[in-house]
Amino acid sequence: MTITTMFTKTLLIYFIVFLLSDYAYGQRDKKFFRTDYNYIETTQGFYKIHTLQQTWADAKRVCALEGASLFYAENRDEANAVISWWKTVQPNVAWAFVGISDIITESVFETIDGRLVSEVYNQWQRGEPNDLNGDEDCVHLNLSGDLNDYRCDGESYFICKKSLASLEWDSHCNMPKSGYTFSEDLSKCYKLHTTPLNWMDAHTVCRTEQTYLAMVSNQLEAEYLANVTESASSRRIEGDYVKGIFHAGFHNRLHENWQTVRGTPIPSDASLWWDNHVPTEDDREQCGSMFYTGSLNIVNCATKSLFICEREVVTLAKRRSLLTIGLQQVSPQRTVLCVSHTSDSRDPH
Ligand SMILES: *[C@@H]1O[C@H](CO)[C@@H](O)[C@H](O)[C@H]1NC(C)=O
Ligand SMILES: *[C@@H]1O[C@H](CO)[C@@H](O)[C@H](O)[C@H]1NC(C)=O
Ligand SMILES: [Ca+2]
Ligand SMILES: [Ca+2]
Repeated sequence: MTITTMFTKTLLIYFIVFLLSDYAYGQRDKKFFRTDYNYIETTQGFYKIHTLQQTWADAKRVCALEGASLFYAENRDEANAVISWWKTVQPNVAWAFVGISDIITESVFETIDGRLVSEVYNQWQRGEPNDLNGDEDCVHLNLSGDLNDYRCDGESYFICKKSLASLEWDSHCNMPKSGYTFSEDLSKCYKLHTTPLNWMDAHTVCRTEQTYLAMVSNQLEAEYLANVTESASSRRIEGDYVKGIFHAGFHNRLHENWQTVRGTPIPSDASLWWDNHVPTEDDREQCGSMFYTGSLNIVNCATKSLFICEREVVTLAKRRSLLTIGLQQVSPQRTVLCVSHTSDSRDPH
């Protein structure tokens, strides 16, 4: 056996072990949540410091969209661990909103999950909380570990947290569980969002969930998405928005001609488009949408409507074929071992 074939075999074995690693180790054991979160072993939690300042309510919303929650320290050990990590990764961020406020009742400080501040880490800065000008109901933490009450509509950096114990993995969609439905036929996962937003905000929501605004790429997908929209129509969602259309994953916001949100050309198959009209540079609207029938159309970006997010996944069938290709070239003992371990889940990285 030449060095090259030995090398190839070694690579293949690594490849198979990689493919099967979910079987041997559950998602929690892998300690993976999202690529933008850091795991701290001593606190068994994932954390992210947001460096775009937001109001407290927006900070709370962004953390929730990421599948996490606005951080507060359970105890001094967690505060110390998070602050020492914070000092190494974002030393210029002096203050960060945490998930504590007295919005519900003045001077009763509670965590976002309803615990009294006296039950969690509560080292206030000297003279705080002071409800300055009768207008401070939201709490932030500084790098020295001191808490202060601050204006909720003031903008601040913030920290999101996901505890390892609360991590649930959607093995079909290969992402943290967040309400996506897997379609085997399309090798994609979809989620209907029923809060009407403009196109940009809808795009932001999908990107925050690590997905994309859904795009119709063939007739089967058009039919599938038409079925998804039907469930929305039958629920008669109230609100001031354009009913019957759904934001879709294409646009001309860069004024470089129409493209999908992945930067690829839009489908040229006219039958996918409403009235067989494939948009051109001359069209005044700049954002993509889809009728409830699944046919594509364009809209003004400020139009509010519902939307669907999507994520492509490597299916079990695709994995099996990868595995088969691999197995043809390794020894029989390995073959037996590997086939008996064929698993349904995928690696997140
Ligand atoms: C945090 O607040 C304390 C008390 O006001 C102050 O002494 C300290 O310098 C602050 N730390 C930072 C990093 O701003
Ligand atoms: C859409 O729904 C119809 C009726 O429930 C069903 O027969 C059809 O298979 C669905 N199409 C797709 C692509 O899911
Ligand atoms: Ca207050
Ligand atoms: Ca204060």
